[in-house]
Amino acid sequence: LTLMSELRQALEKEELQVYYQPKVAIKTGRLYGAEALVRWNHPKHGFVPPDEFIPMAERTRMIKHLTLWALKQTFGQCAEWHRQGLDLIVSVNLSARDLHDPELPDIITGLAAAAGVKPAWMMLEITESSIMTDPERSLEIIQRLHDMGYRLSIDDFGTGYSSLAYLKKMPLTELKIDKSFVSDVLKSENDAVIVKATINLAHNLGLQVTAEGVENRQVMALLDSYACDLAQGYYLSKPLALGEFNEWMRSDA
Ligand code: G
Ligand code: G
Ligand code: G
Ligand code: NA
Ligand code: MN
Repeated sequence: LTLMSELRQALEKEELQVYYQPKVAIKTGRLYGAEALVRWNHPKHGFVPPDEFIPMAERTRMIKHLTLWALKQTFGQCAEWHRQGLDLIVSVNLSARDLHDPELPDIITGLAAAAGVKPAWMMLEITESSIMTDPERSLEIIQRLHDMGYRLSIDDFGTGYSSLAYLKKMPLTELKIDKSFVSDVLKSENDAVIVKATINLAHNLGLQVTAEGVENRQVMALLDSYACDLAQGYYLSKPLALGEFNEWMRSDA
């Protein structure tokens, strides 16, 4: 059995789980939301890293099943949190193939209606490189999702090449600075310059900024001095299983 056909079965057998990593407002410390990150707990091999099975799924139509599964889970969970009075914005990752799929917006509409989730409660994360594989087609889908009320985030910013001309045209809510810049921001003067300039660029384009890979208090303080809006990283919490995430929220002072 290939890992691929096992993944297809894993989707049916509930071996996949959505983990949630908190996103926190840097100024206030208030919980803003969470990023949904898929985990595969294989009965024989244990946890298979997403870095292995996501790129594999992305080469085939399998990624569509995985994306729709992730959307269904997170829409349901987001609606549940809002019923509990928890005003969280939940982020989900889309892949390049999803961004080129003209059926996606209508399918998402159906899933959202079934779950009782408002589009404004959701943030869809798209990477720089997936946009740039076919910018015109991506822009069309992104525009439709934006018009439907979804928030859109550009992920892993700085690692791909992006045309600022396209960035300007995209109706985005958020820019996420890749963790490769954030993790070395204290040691590398160049990374500090890049992070600071990227925050200013994003703000001047009207976008909020999340720094990912925030691993300690010192980085948090530096990001605060740069007026970065949100932080995500091990300093706050690693990605958590749903039960652990709910516990983490309850224990938050
Ligand atoms: O925790 P981390 O190891 O989760 O994630 C590794 C990579 O897998 C990241 O690049 C992340 O964006 C990606 N990833 C995690 N979950 C999903 C998902 O549901 N869809 C897509 N397309 N990528 C995901
Ligand atoms: O979607 P994206 O490629 O940005 O996925 C985020 C990845 O970063 C996931 O694999 C997640 O587990 C990982 N991650 C989250 N917080 C930290 C952190 O503080 N440090 C490092 N090194 N990785 C992190
Ligand atoms: O529970 P765990 O050891 O995985 O915690 C990882 C990090 O998350 C720790 O650095 C801790 O400071 C942080 N953390 C744990 N619980 C909470 C919480 O309720 N609120 C906030 N803001 N941070 C927490
Ligand atoms: Na992401
Ligand atoms: Mn990222």
